[in-house]
Amino acid sequence: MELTELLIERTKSGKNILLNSRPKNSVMLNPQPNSKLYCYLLAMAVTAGLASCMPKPSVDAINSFDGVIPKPASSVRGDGVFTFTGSTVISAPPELDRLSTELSRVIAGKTGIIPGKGDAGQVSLSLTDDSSLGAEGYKLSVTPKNIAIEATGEAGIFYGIQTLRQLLTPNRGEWEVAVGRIEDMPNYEWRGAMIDVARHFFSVEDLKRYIDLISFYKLNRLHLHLSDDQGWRIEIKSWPKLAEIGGKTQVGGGGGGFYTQEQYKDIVAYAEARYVMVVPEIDLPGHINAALTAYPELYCKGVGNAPALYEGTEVGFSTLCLKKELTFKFVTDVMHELAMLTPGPYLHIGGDEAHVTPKPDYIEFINRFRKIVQAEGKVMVGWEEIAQADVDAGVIAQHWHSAEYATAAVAKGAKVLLSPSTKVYLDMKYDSTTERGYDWAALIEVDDAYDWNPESLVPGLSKDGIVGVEAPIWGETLRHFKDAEYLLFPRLPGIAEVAWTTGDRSWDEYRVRLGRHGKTMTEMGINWYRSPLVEWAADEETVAP
Ligand code: TNX
Repeated sequence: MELTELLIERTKSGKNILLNSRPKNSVMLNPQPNSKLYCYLLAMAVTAGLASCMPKPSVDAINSFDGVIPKPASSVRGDGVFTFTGSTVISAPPELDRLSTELSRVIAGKTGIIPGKGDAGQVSLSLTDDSSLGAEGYKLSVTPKNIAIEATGEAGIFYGIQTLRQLLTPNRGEWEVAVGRIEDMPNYEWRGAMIDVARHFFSVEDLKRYIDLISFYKLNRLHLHLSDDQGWRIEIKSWPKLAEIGGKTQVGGGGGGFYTQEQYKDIVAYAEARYVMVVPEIDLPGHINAALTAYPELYCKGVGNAPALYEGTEVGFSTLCLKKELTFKFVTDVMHELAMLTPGPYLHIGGDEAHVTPKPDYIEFINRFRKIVQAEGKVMVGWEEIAQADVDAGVIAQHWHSAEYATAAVAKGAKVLLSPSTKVYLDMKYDSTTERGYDWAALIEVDDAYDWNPESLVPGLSKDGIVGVEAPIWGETLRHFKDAEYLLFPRLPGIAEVAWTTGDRSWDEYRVRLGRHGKTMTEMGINWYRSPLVEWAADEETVAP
């Protein structure tokens, strides 16, 4: 043990006891060199034959340790550093081999040092049966000699690695991590990000970048809005014209596109390797114009009156036809193919803004969709309006606006996913000067997206009824992925913290961490908004879209 790892517990009698592991209620002391406390500790350590003078962490390493986003459940910094060198070795059991390769890649990418792999390495990954960590928690401990990440499963190890990425700090030609311990686990099970690929199509490469970015902040659900009036974006083999015709265009015309089933599987696998579950959405019974264009026989007013492809931005003008049995064959086939392609337990049926579907029809639609989805063995997710139908424990209602729908859903036994449009609709502008995006729900500055509490959002909706938090980005105004990045960052990391962090959060404390995090976003090549509410530590320019 090093001097730098010494911990002192103040007992009830007022005495200090020296410890080498940190129990509850202990305090970590960071004695300044030559301070009385430092000399006292040194003297004690010398007596115990323990002393060796280790380098102190740089201010940047301290800031990195104290600045992790999302904020860990508990974090106690010590006083030394671990330094990466050309002889740093990573050890991991065979079942964590893929993650140990991921860690090497991360370290090499950031520092240029390519760590070796072997037994008894300085950096270790290991599985533990410590159930207090839950399925996704981890422990990260850093001493001057070792870094150890422990978790009950792979997701926790992955999150420990993401935290370590934020801790790695350059200092005079070397890469160091401040000594300390982090114990961390998420508050909510569902920490999501939705992207609308229907209004503007995004390539597989764009989605992979999106997955890289969201998983860095420990988000674990990627909700793909795969169909809307303007486009159908997923190949369905039993209804091939959906993608071939319905995928031809997008808002403003031109472009468009769709994912083949092979590409979709590739996205699912890429996400899975980053502990992100894909939740596919087919928006029903409204927002359906692209499908009606491809298969006019689904149209209520008959084939001859079938609509044309739509490149505008109006919502709520199209609907499926309840009285045609073909409608339900179509939905059953689509949901079946999607269920086969999607390992996760969720299928999203949309259900929003069905303004031209008569209300009794809407309710019958949702009831039948629920049976279709549940027959596939999946949980049905739908926008909040589905709470008007017979939702049950096998359903999740996605709140975006109405407190009544959220409470109705919970009263019927369903869970609620929180996507309040005034807080987390990331296609809303930051202020009136933001070039892209809308403002119909609100102008959402970085503090608005951060400074809210899921448990006091909807009166009467307590933690039990909430499955988690998800930030959607709708695509009407997004020409390419750089436009999306500018609206996502820096609001998305704050929303990730809302979903992840247990215990108290405060905007005043967060804004300091975010200010230092600007550098990280720039290093990751993100096109981000330099909010005037935050003092940004570095002065990089935003990349022009
Ligand atoms: C509302 S709120 C929508 C989308 C639009 C978005 C634009 C909800 C579930 N649907 O259809 O794209 O507004 O901000």
